Amino acid sequence: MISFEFSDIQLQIKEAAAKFAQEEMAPGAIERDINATYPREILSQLGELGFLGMMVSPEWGGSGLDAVSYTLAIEEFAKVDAATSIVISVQNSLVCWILENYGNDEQKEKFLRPLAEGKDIGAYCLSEPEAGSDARQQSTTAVKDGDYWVLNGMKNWISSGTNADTYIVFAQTNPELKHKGIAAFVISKNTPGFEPAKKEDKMGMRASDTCSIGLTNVKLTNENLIGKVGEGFYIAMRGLNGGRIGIASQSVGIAQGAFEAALKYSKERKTMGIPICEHQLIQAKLAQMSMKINAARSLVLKAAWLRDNKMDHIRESSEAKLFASTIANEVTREAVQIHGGYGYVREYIVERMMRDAKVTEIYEGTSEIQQIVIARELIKNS
Ligand code: COS
Repeated sequence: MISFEFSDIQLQIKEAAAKFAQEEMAPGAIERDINATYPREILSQLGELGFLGMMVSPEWGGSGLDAVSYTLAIEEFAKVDAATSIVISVQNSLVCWILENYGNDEQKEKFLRPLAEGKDIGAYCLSEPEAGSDARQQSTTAVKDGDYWVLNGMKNWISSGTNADTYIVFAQTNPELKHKGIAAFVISKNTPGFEPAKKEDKMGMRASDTCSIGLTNVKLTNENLIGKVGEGFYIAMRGLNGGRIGIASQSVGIAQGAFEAALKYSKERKTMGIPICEHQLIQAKLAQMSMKINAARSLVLKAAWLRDNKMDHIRESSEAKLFASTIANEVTREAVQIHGGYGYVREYIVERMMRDAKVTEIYEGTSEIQQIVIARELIKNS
């Protein structure tokens, strides 16, 4: 039975995240968006507080928290600064999770510990120019040459791509085996032949860097291989089952931030002699926004609870991501509408939030892919 009564620890994490977000992240968020400035200082503070290895066991330098606490924290961060929250989400639910669950002890000591302690930043490299939704079509190759693996190819849309220290890269070792030939590797920055390219100039999430990465004769050994050859696609997908919960929490946070701004504004702004919150059409918008956010949050918590309890959550994770990202776009659009002309200028945060919301329907699996995942799970389990 699912209980949404939070533990003291979960509530403390939410409170600590909210305080940090309000005091440290909110102040420069508009400028970081305008100038596309990476939040380096904020991330190092978050690392010291344990937010960059939230679910990693203390044995490896993490905070040992559950996925519910993680969603509560991501929501608070995204409420004020979605761009920083994506760096936190990728770090925790993709990179740290994969290394902790599939890495060997040497890899955990060398790569996971500095990530979990917040000293390093991680990136997840699955997408390619021709392999986005169709993630099986990896054309990055990993060819065995004596004791070495030699990787060649191109990765695309890599969050934290220019700023990360540690990269998880998926590559095809034997095209005949299709997805069963894919392997996962961990690569340090500055490895010869591993070259992050220029940052993308994005519509939203501008303070987080996204780039393509070229791999030219990148020489690795088995020390870089995560898990077994042929396990890579499954590692990538299982990582995304948790990653999608992170994006869903981020979407709820963006929506909640925009809603709170719109509610506040609607009480201050007057038209026809009364605050606009007294107009019924504005009231209808506020009611719809609040209801959708609460429904989305319930889906997120359910998916996180299932994950914490080691129960199947592929469908629930995709449902949470699909619904939360959809409503994040609806709610931020309405928040701009409630602000009228002021919502369309950069001085007011809802303008940024509307732009930030868009990518939640795209990354870590588009809304179209989430519907495929949900339908397949329903059919498989019926
Ligand atoms: N969790 C665990 N295992 C999964 C899985 C998941 N979410 N999704 C697929 N798998 C497994 C399948 O069970 C299947 O296992 P078998 O080899 O034992 O049959 C295997 O992986 C291949 O899956 P499937 O047959 O479903 O592959 P498809 O190519 O038909 O579809 C989709 C896979 C489309 C669901 C997958 O490619 C996907 O999620 N695409 C989006 C990728 C994405 O999110 N990219 C963003 C990257 S971060 S910006």
